[in-house]
Amino acid sequence: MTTSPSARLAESDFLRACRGEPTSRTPVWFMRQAGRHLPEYLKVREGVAMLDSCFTTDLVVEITMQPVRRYGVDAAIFFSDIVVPLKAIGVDLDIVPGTGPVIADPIRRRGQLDQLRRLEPDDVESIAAAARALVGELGGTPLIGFAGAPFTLASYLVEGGPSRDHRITKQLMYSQTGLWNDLLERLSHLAADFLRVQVEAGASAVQLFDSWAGALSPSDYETYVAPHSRRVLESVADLGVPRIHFGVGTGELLDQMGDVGADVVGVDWRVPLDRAIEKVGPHRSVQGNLDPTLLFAPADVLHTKAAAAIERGRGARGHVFNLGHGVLPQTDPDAVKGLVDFVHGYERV
Ligand code: 1CP
Repeated sequence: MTTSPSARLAESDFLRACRGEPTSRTPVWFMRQAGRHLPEYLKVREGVAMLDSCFTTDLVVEITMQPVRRYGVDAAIFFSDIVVPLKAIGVDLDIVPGTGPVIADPIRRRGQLDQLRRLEPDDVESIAAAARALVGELGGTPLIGFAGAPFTLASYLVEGGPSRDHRITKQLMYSQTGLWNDLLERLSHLAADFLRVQVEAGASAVQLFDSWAGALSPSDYETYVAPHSRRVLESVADLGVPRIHFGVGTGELLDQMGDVGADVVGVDWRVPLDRAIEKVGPHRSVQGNLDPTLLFAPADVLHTKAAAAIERGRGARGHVFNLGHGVLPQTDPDAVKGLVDFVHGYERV
C-alpha cells in the first residue's frame, strides 16, 4: 500500500512522540545538527557570511537537508538563527564568526523600541520560499521551524552580544520593569510572527529556544518572562502543530516552561530524564537529553548512556531523543551517525 507524503508525515514517529502516541522506535534529531561539524556545511558556507546564508533560499534548503541525508534523522530543523527575524525587520546586527550575534546599538532605552516592529511576510520571503521547497524535498520527514524566546532574544539585544551572567539584561528587568515588559512584548510578537511564517510555509512543528532562561530563578521566570513566552506559544496554538520549548540549565523551571503552553519540553543533560518527566507531568512529552560531549566518549560509554536515556524516557507521554544542547563544532560526524543508528536499532527492554 502506498501512502501520500502528507499521511506519512502525520504518522511520523517524531510527530507521534510529540503528540504522546506510541511510536515504532524512538525518534531522534539533534539541536545544531546542521552547521560547523559537517564538512559539507563548511564547503557550501565558504565565502558566505552566516546571515547572508540564512536569507539565501538555495543555501537554507541545502544546509537543512545535509544532516537529514547523512544521518537519517527523524526531523529536519530549519537552518536559520534566532536573530534572523530581528535582522529581517532592520535591526543593525551581525553574526560574528567565533562569537555569535553582535548588536550595533544595544537596546536599553525606550526610544529604541520602535525599531522592533511586527514582521511582515515580505521581510522573510526568501526564508518562506526555503521552507516551501524543503517540505517538498523532505517528503515524510517533518520540518521543525524555530524562534528565539523573548528572554533569550532580549539578552542579546540588551547586552549587545553573548553574555555569561546577563547582568545588564537583569538590571534592566529589575529596574525598568515597564520598559522590560514592552521590550519582551514586542519580541513575543516577532517570535510568534516568525513561527507562523514557517508553519504556513509547511513546517510541521515549532521549537521555541529560551536557551538562557536557566539563568533565572523560578520566581523571576514567573514574573518577568513566563507571560511573554506564553504569549508566543498561545498565539501559534491555532496552527495545530506541536510546540517544543527548550532552555539550558532549566531543571528547576521545567514545569513552568511546560505550563506556558508547550506540548514537548526540552531537557538538558543536567537533569535525569525520569526526574524531568516527574516535573513536566503526564500531559506533555519530553525531548533530550544526552550530554553533547558524550559524542567524544568511547562508543560503549555513549551507547550505555543513550540506552539509559531511552529507558528513562519510557515514563514520558512521548520521548523525542536529542542532545541536551547543540552538537559541538568539533564533533566527528561518524559518532553522530553511530548514535542515530544505535537509537533506531535499540530494542526497548
Ligand atoms: O558561521 C557559522 O557557522 C556560525 C555558527 C552558527 C550557526 C551554524 C550560529 C551563530 N548560528 C547557527 C545556526 C543556528 N542557530 C541553528 C540552525 C542549525 C541547527 O540547529 O541545525 C539554530 C537552531 C540556531 C539557534 C540559536 N542561535 C540559538 C538557540 C539554540 C542554542 O544553541 O541554544 C542561540 C542561543 C543562537 C545564538 C547564536 N548564533 C550563533 C552562535 C555561535 C550563537 C550562540 C552565541 C552565544 O554563546 O551566546
